[in-house]
Amino acid sequence: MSKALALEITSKGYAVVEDYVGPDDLRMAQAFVFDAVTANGGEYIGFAGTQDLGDTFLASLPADPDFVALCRNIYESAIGQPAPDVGFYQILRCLSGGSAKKHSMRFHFDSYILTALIPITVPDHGNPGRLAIHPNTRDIRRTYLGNLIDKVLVDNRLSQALFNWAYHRGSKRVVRLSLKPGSLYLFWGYRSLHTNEPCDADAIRATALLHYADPHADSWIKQRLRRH
Ligand SMILES: O=C(O)CCC(=O)C(=O)O
Ligand SMILES: [Fe+2]
Repeated sequence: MSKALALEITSKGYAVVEDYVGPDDLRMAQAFVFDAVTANGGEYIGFAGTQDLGDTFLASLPADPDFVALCRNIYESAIGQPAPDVGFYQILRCLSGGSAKKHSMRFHFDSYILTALIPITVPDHGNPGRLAIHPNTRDIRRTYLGNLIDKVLVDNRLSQALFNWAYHRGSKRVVRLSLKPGSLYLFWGYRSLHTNEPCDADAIRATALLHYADPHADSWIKQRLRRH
């Protein structure tokens, strides 16, 4: 299964495992998100790591042997080398309120090779908050410095304005995915320029992201700069 998924991610730009999360686990995570956004005055809130995720399935997912094996096998199928024995960089992003826009339409490359995304809640009205992916825009850079140069070229106003312009003109090169809560979406986050659409201020769009395998983890420069 992981071999087929890896091939699909490379050829299509992404792969989906439908209904990866069971209904009870999903409902509990949705209630968690709703409470967190409400407690934050209806505005954006993000959680890094697992420590504040209560007893939702998200708190134990990065230690789930099946999930870990899936990600490692996908990595190995595509990269052809043993998967590094590292954990995930995990975030739960809950978009809502006036601040939803600020956390949207910022095209970027992730620092990690594989991105696993599980939508928890999607807007039930207004902008659906799709995921936008330019499949495999770049290769894995040989050095951290090469990676850093890409990031600088992308993370500035002019580039962002161009990406947004192309996006709104309906560029065919970009995949626009309507997300289904509880399904698992996989893509090469390091290689693919991507972002999310916003949601309306009175809606909630929450996604859990588990990023796996930083190709530059051992870089001397990176360790000095202490960025991720
Ligand atoms: O929330 C999303 O749909 C994507 C977020 C993302 O790409 C990231 O946090 O790296
Ligand atoms: Fe990302």
